[in-house]
Amino acid sequence: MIIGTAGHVDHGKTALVRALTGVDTDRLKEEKARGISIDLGFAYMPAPDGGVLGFVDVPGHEKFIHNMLAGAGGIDFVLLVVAADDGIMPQTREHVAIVDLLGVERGVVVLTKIDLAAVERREALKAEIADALAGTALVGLDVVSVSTVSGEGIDALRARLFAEALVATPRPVSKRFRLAVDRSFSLTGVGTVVTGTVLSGAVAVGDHVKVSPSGISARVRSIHAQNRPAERGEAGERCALNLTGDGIDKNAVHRGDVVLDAGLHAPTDRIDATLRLLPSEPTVTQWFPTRLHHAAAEAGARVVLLADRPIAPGAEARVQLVLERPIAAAAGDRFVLRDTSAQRTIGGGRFINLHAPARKRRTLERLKQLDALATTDPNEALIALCECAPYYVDLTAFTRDRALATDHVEHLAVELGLVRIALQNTFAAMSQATWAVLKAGVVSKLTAFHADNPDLPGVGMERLRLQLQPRLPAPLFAAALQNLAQVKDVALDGAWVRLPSHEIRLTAAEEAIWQKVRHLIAGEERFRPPRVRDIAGLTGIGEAKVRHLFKLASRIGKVDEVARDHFFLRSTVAEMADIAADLAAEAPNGFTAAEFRDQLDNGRKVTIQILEFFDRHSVTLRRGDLRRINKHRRYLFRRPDEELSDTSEHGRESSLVGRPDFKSGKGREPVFGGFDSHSLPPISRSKR
Ligand SMILES: Nc1nc2c(ncn2[C@@H]2O[C@H](COP(=O)(O)OP(=O)(O)OP(=O)(O)O)[C@@H](O)[C@H]2O)c(=O)[nH]1
Ligand SMILES: [Mg+2]
Repeated sequence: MIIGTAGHVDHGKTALVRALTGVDTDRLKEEKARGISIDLGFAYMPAPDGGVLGFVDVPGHEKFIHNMLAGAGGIDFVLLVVAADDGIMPQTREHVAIVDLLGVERGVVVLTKIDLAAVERREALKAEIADALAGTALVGLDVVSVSTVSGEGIDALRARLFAEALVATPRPVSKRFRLAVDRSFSLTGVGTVVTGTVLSGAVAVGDHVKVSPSGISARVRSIHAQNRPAERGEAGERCALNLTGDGIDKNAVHRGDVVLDAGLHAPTDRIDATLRLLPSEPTVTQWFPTRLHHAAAEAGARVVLLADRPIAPGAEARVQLVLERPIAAAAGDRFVLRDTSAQRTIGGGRFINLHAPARKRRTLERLKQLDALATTDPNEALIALCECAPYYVDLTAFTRDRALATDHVEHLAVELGLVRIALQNTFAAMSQATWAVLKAGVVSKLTAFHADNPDLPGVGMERLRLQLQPRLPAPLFAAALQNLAQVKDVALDGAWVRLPSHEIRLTAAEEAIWQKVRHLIAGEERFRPPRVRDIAGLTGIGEAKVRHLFKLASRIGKVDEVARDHFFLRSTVAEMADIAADLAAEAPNGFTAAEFRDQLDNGRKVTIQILEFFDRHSVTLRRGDLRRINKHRRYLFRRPDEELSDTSEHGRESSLVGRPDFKSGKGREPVFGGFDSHSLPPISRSKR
């Protein structure tokens, strides 16, 4: 248990800690000279049960409230010190407000210097104290009387603290590790040491951690927990960590930094929160400037109102805090706001959402989502989030922002029956109900589309996405379709989505003509195949018939219409895309049409048409005379070697496709299926 002092300057906080523990926490020369505490002091006291009580002694002077806040962020139990001669003073009230805003509910009021006050005075003070605590979480705290001069009441208070430590609820060790740094220094022969309270989780010698928000990596070489050498430090303990690593020295880590599990490092400067304004404070209006205190950190921050009205004195409201610099925080953490001249405490509350949007922050949907995010219990929060727009949860961010153990949420998702969708580095989750709606939407849109367009291979993925509710972001939608494809609810052909049952076949007559014309556009002349009219002339088949056949063939992915009436085999297009990619790989600024023409050994006009075809599909990006490859669209003409589909099943034939190394010709050996099993959406529809 970490015990913190609170109370007005000179009321006897430091003297009390010394009387309890024997440790004088006022160590600074200036503290000695001025007779007041300036910075935090730390002391430890062994308990009879073998444990150790930690003490954080804070300064009472109004100038050093920022130091008091840095210490109060990590305490479990407060000793609210009131001098019997002085009674309730301004910083008594301010410290009470701060401790209340930080959510500390346990403690005792210690009436000190009773040697200086008559018994009647003490009794009168008790009423004043009760009055000062009214309306806070500290209401009704016991008042104990002590004198550090006579020693009266000290032993009883110490015994009380031992007893309190036994019934203290431990902080969650199951969460991931966070330690709020309040000191960083260098010890000869040891190196860089940082100290602070472990806010959650545990750390062990040898662990790799990060310093946030800077992001510097470090290894934990040794640990002192509650002032004793230890292999592990746990939530609720004050720890000193000896850190090593590139870039780690005492100047690289500061008070306010958080040493944490590397996976939790995600600094933020825009946070949605609940804010409770102190009754004594004036109304808070839009873009109100403040000083934010969180754990041991502080930063300038503006308050953005999420409701229509300014926040009235004593009221609580949702706000967005826009910070001057990023901090390392967790959802659910408490914070305190002070005025910018550091004279008054304004209010405080809890962080709800660590990565708040800068736009559309007040829409009804957003506010509903905030309600869900504000739920403390992770199970309930996940369920609530799945039930409001956008109807999915980024599980990885959810887990990280609450510092939950990764496996905890995995179990949770299973327990709650959520559908999990794997994205590149993250997992998303949605409810079974949403998944069912999405799936039904996909199937019904595809069914309708196939009925209306029996000759078309399917719907473009993007077009389908825009027709559906809930509308998922493109990468998530693509991943969701992959999930559906795995269980064969849909089939994916390149950028096209279709029902597995849907297929386009050439009729026997069409197939016969196709066999005749196919070889004309393959082989040596594949980069400059004859056009529709030429083929009609060569074969004696009517021009309209040839054109119709090619249109059909393009829909089922055998050919692409590179220019009007000019069809290339799909495999040839893939080959040309490879050639362009190889050229681009050797020319970082881009390649010219002439260089491309030389590789194809083509005429200038057809070369330009091919490149313009790639431009239209955004496979190439043109700037002036140079072109680069757009790696995000490259998949459109890539032959996925691993997808060797059963071509006969869909009425598609195998074709000469290789992964050509155009310089050596190696890799042009025929393989089955491949790119030809993939169709490209019609140009007009494929633009995203
Ligand atoms: N008579 C009497 N004097 C006390 C008692 N406790 C503290 N004092 C005196 O009060 C003065 C202030 O005590 P501190 O413990 O430094 O007060 P503090 O609350 O730590 O002050 P800051 O840290 O500056 O806010 C010192 O001169 C102490 O000797 C007490 O029980 N009786
Ligand atoms: Mg002091």
